[in-house]
Amino acid sequence: MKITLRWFGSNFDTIPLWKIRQIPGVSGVISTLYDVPAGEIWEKERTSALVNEINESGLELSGIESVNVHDAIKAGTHERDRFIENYIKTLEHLGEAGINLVCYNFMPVFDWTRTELARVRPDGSTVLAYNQQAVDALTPEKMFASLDSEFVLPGWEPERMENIKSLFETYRDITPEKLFENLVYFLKALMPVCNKYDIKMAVHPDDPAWSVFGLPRIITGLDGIKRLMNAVDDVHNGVTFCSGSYGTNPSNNLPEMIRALPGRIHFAHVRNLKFNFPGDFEEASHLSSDGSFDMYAIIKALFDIGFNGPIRPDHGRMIWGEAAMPGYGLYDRALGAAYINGLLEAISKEK
Ligand code: DNO
Repeated sequence: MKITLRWFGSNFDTIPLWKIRQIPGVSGVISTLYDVPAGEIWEKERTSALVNEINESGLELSGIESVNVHDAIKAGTHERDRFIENYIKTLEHLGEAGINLVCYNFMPVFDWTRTELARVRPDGSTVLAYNQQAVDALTPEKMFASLDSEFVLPGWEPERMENIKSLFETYRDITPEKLFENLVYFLKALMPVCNKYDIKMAVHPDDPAWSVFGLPRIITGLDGIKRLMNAVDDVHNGVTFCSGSYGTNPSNNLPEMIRALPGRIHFAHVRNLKFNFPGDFEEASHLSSDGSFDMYAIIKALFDIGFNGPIRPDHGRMIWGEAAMPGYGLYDRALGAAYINGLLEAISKEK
């Protein structure tokens, strides 16, 4: 496994590459062209400039998170083929630059969702949190009114917020089944270019792993993923295993899910959550005893299935007075990386 950190690019991230380089064991970053709207082609020059900038810092670009998918593809509108063509062109440019991992999600309208950006924990750190009652209390009108720029989470596509009402309209008749068909259509169209350049597509789970705001969500548990793996049975159609997203649903047994997907997990996000009561959880530090997951069992399962792709600590708490993008500060993710290093060293020596 290659330990990596997510980095949003020098124009957006608060953390410079040289600091990431100093975290023991971290050999690469996972990055993106954050300002290219979903649906547009990533230009070759910008892609290779990103690779060069990262290489010059002594790190490698270990994969892209994300090349976002245009809503016309997700909703299957008459414009989808044009946007799929653009996506294929982007993959060609990435392939030519030697990049062979692309993380994406297929969530309608919203990417990951939280209701609080800075819930205070007993130790004074702050974390992202989710409360279902808070979501249920939002009528669509209140939601549209509250979605100002303050509430755009890292990785979201801000341009979507400008058209939020019409986006909801676009998805009005999209059932989970239809969304699944649209995902299969998209992936089948990508497989030739993915095979040509050996690019692994790694679908990110829906977070939280259930429908929110009445929108369909399909990548929520093992049945959905296995169905997708079988529908496009090509190793280039794979999974981002995100413990913190699948783990929002306590009935998802994370180590068991990992063991059921050998060869199809191409990227791993590891983080811990703490469940407080049904419908309420907050993000914890990576340490098992701080939250609700057995992080040893998760890393061990990845190790046992022979996973050797990039793994990254996921959201961190805000600690030591750091001000950064919610979930994406340096300090707590560096602690997460150190912990993953420790687990991996111990697991590999047990063998
Ligand atoms: C949140 C992230 C997501 C993820 C996308 C993948 O922190 O895990 O934004 O990057 O869903 O497209």
